Amino acid sequence: MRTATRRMATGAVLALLATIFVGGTAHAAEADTAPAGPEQFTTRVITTGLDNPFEVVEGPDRMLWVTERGAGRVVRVDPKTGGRTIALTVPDVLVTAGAQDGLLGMALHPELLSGGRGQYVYLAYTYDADASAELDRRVKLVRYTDNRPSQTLSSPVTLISGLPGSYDHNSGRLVFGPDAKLYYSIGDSGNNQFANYCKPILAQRTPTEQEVRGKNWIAYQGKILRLNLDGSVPNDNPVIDRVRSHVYSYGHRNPQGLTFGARSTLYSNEHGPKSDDEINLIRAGGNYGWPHVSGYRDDKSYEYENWSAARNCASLGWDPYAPAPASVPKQRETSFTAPNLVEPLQTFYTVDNGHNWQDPKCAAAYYICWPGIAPSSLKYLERSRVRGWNNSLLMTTLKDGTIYRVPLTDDGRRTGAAMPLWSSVNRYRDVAFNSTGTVFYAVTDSSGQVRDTQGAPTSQLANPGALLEYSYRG
Ligand SMILES: [Ca+2]
Ligand SMILES: [Ca+2]
Repeated sequence: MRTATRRMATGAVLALLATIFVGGTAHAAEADTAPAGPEQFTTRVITTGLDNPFEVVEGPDRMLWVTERGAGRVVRVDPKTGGRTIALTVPDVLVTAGAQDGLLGMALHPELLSGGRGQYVYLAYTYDADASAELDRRVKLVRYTDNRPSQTLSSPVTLISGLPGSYDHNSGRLVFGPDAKLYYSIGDSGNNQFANYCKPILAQRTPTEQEVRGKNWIAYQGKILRLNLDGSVPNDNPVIDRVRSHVYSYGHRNPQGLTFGARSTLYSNEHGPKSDDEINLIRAGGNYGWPHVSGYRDDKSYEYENWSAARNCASLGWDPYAPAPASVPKQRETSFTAPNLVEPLQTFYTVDNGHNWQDPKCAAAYYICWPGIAPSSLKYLERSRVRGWNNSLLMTTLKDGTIYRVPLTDDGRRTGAAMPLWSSVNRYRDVAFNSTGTVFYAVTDSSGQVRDTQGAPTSQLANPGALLEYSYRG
C-alpha cells in the first residue's frame, strides 16, 4: 500500500511537471484520458479470517454480503469497521475438506430492502442427497427471505435440487438477470482428469424430454442454466436437440464467472485445461465447445482424449505430461463441427504446439506455470467515476494473483486487452464494487497455491480469507 502511495505521488508530480514544462496541451490531455491504473487506488484490508469466501456483493444496506463456502454462512460485513454479523448458517450444506464444494453463489433480489415484495436472497450449495451413509453430492438452489428486525435469513424454499455436484469443478456462480430469471453455472465435475479420469465429460450431452419430466438433471454438467424464480423451466428457453430444459448454453468446462452487461449481454469466463482460459459472450443455445474444443478451434496444444471410452481405462494411469495410451480415443479440434459452436471473445492464453508444460521454475507444482490464470469471477461495470473504466469487465484470478479490467467495445460484442489492476500473493475469488463504482472489494481464498512475485508456486498467501478494499483517489 505504501509503495502504491509513493508511486502515485511521483506520478502526480510528473504529470504536473509535464503540464507545466512541456507546455503541450496534448500531453496533458493524454494523461487526463488514459484509463486509471492501480497506482490511483488505496488498498485496505477490511477483515480477514473468512472461511473461503466465494461471493461478495454490496447490498442495498451498503453492507457487503459475503458467502463463506467453507463455513456455509452468509455474513454481512460493515466495510467501514470490518465488523460482521451472521445472516445465515445453511443447515444442510455439505462441505468436504480440500474439495470445491460448500456454499457457492448468491444473488440478491433487486427489490431487497426496498419495501417491495422481493425480500429474497438466492443461494446455491452442495448437499448430500443420500439419506444413508453413502455420499451423493448434489447442488440445490434455495430462496431465503430477509428478516429485517433480526437481520437474518429464514424461511428457505428449495427452487431446484438434485443438480450435479462434485468434489471438483462445481462452478457455482448465481446471477439474477435483467429479465427476472436466475442464471446458474455448472462445471463438468472435473471428469476425464485426476482421480475422475475414467468418468465421461457430459458437457456436450443435452437432456432428453424424459429426463426433464423426471427431474433427472444428470445432463446439466458443463452448462449454464436459466430458471424461473420458482425454479421451473422458462417457456422461452432455447430448444436444444428438440428439448426445452433449464439449459441455456452448453459445452462449458468450469465457468466460475457469470455477469450481465449492458443490453442484456451475458458474459462468462471459464478455466481451460492447461491453457486457454476463456471469456465468452453467452448466447441462448450456444455450444462453447468443451471438451472437443478448448479456446479457439485451432488445433493448438489441445486434443480431446476421451479416457472414459478406453475399454481398460481403470487399468491405465492418468498422466498430464505423457501422451495418452493408444486405447484412449483422441480427436483434433478441427474434426469437431457444430453449427452453433461459439468461440471465445478472448483466451488466457493460447500457446503453440510443443509448449513445455514442465517449466523448472514450477517444479513444485507445474500447473502454476501453465499458461492460464484460473479465472474465478467476472463482474460487469457499466458506469464508474474511475477515469476510463466505463463499460468494463472485472476479472479475478486464482493462479495469477491479479484482478484484471477487460474493456468492452461500445456494442459489448468484443473485448480489448486485459489490463492488470491489483496484484498480490493471493487467490482472488470474487470482486464487487459500490454504487458509484469508485470503491472495489475483493475476497480471497483461505488457502491454496498461487504464483509468488517471481512467478513460482507458493502457498504462503498474503491475505488468506480476506475482504480487501481498493478506493479510487481520483
Ligand atoms: Ca470454449
Ligand atoms: Ca484450441
